[in-house]
Amino acid sequence: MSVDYNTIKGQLEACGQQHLLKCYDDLESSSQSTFLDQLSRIPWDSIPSLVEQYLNAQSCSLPRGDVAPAEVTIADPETAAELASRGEEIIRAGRVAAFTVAGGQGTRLGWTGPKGTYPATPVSGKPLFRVFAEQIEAASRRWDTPIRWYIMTSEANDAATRSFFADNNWFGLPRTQIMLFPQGMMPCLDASDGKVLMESPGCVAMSPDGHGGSLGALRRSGAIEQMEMLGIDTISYFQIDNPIAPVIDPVFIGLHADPERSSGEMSSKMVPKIRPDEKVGVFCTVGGHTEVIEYSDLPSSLQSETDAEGRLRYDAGNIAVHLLSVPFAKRLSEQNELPWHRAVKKVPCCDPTTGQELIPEEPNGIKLEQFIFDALPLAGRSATLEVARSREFAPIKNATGTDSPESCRQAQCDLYGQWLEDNGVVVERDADGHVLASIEISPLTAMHSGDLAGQELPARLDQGDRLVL
Ligand code: UD2
Repeated sequence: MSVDYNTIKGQLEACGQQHLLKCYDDLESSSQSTFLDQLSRIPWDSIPSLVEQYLNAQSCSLPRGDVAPAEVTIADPETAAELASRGEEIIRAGRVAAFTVAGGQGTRLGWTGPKGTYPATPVSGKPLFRVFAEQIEAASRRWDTPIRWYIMTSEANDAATRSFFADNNWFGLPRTQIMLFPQGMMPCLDASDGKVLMESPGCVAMSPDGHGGSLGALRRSGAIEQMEMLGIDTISYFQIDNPIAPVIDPVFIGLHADPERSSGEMSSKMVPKIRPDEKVGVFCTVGGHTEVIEYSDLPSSLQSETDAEGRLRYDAGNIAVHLLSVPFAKRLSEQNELPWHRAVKKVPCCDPTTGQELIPEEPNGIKLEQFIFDALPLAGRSATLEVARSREFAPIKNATGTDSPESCRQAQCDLYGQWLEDNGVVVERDADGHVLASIEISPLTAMHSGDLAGQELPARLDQGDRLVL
């Protein structure tokens, strides 16, 4: 569809962003139409209020209302079994889809490809995408239903992600079971005056709209419509960076569907924080609603507050695993009510009049992002399930140290070592309890330690041993 110059010009003038067209006449005609096309996809009506709200906002948006620790469900074995049987029924009925947000760039990790292509497992170095594909295949077999897998990419990594899937024959999954779609982009604002920045003549500087943008992306891509058609009513949301996250968890699904505990709109998993300043958001209750307060926004007095037993009061660490109902995701995607979070960054840009390139030495631009967990206060009652870190949370975020490939590999060896021990294998550990062998168990072999019962296993595993099952 061709885009009319005068319509765009009117929209830009109405919101004080007409500087963007200063170089327009100097562009080749093909660049002009690409530029108009880009401009036509930006929601200009919302820009003035975003400028007003976020130009001078503090980076830390403190919560409004009384803050208290969130109510958390700890499922004892009997409750877990009850919840799992309810959850399994829902999975078997084909009502659950997996959803990975994989739009981030992996900058902290120093990996140039899509993060999902990063080799994550301790022995064979399977990429993150393969790990999840195997989980999806295993879950589809176990519950006898083809579990759909939706993956959100970004403009920057969409093509590379698609090629990776194609080169790997879609990891053996039927092509129709997977849908990839890119997230939305937001224009970057000049931090000094709120003017939208230009990356180069004929191109606005844009940045991804955050994982909260996944709601809009689910709708625009047709994923929500497809889910409705297929009778899927529950979205199992997880991040690309945590290879041990169980992507389809019957206990969690059973909890989410329990009307006594949840409105069934949005539920979350938490792990107790290991130290007050751990970089995870914290589930809290604010004005009667569950919310996540990001680590940078939780006042340090609350971060380190302890109860009578010395346990952190605000210890419900967000591992970014949620269940959302399809009607809730659809409603939010239509209303687009999630707040924006601003980050002031160095944004390479150009002078809109001369087109001259400007390389910032200091942060000059505002990037705006939405966060998925900001949907929580928009839900009715929300359940938060405590899970064991050792079984469900070992993210790969940094190149070294905490949350690095190395810590994640060790967490996998420790977890699979435990599964083997549960099945009678002697596993050598160091003084800190870490497993010394390298162990990797595909979800296709076992989804939990019980699945190893009756399988042929070694008698023991010592330092230097390597085992792939
Ligand atoms: C996130 C949470 C933090 C904690 C932690 C657990 C935020 C702001 N913080 O921290 O509270 O729960 O995870 O691991 O979320 N992504 C996109 N598009 C984007 C931005 C991110 O798809 O525009 C994806 C990204 O690919 C990744 C996930 O979202 O899978 C998390 O992004 P991040 O690495 O920026 O979040 P992080 O680690 O700061």
